[in-house]
Amino acid sequence: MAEPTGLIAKSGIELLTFGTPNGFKVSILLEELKEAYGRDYTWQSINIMKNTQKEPWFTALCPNGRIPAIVDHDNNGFAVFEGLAILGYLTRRYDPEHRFSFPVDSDDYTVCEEWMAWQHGGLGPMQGQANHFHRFAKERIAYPTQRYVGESERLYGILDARLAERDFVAGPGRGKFSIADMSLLGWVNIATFSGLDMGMFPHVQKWLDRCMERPGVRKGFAVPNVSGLSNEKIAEVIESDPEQKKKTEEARKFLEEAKEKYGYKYLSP
Ligand SMILES: N[C@@H](CCC(=O)N[C@@H](CS)C(=O)NCC(=O)O)C(=O)O
Repeated sequence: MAEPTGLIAKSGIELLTFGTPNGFKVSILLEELKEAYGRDYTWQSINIMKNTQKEPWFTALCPNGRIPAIVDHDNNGFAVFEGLAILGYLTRRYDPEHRFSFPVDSDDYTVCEEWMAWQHGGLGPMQGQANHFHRFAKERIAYPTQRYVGESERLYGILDARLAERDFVAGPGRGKFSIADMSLLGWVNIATFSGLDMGMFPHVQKWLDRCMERPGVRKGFAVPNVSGLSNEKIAEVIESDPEQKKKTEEARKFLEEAKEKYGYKYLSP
């Protein structure tokens, strides 16, 4: 299929994305906004394996050359990049009833923002590197493999503690489903692929199941396509494909040996 060469919409929000954890956070919000307010959007799939995100038309909108990015054709073609900024922009502008966000002057707004910042500076980058060294690196290297999977485990422990007595990450009482949850969902949905054992984080698993019950979340996870790396898909592939099963077991064994070699200890509460 030919890759996009520029914008295609004339009005509304246009999302430039790919089927990855950072892409899904925005498609989930746009699907939720569609369910809540009937506001449709346009999306284009930017194949990051083909480096379409490095093309000049794309970097003119997103100087970092990475997905996701949005263009708001109803706001003079205003372009926004970085998940946190996109989720903030879209809710400030298009979630007037605060169905997925909080009033800017409330403490809940700041709590929501702090968990999103934690995702951006912590869980996302650490799990991204865990993926790289555990699954994709051209050479298996013990130290970074145990370092990044280990740091991701620590962060999942923090999230597990946060969710022990609440249903959602931010919001009063047991919490409210919000952009704080959306920013994390894509990452947690591929935790197994990244070398994490979801059995260690029962509250995170229950939260993931709870969020997955939402039609908007399921639809968002299908834009532009369902990920082959999700916890569910990986479990299926391991069952049905002996070669993938062998690869996964080899990666896991290497990780366990790397943890032992460097005296790794799980350090979360
Ligand atoms: N902090 C950014 C991260 C964006 C990011 O890393 N996107 C990845 C896909 S998940 C990407 O576009 N990778 C392609 C590349 O590195 O060129 C966000 O959350 O929006």
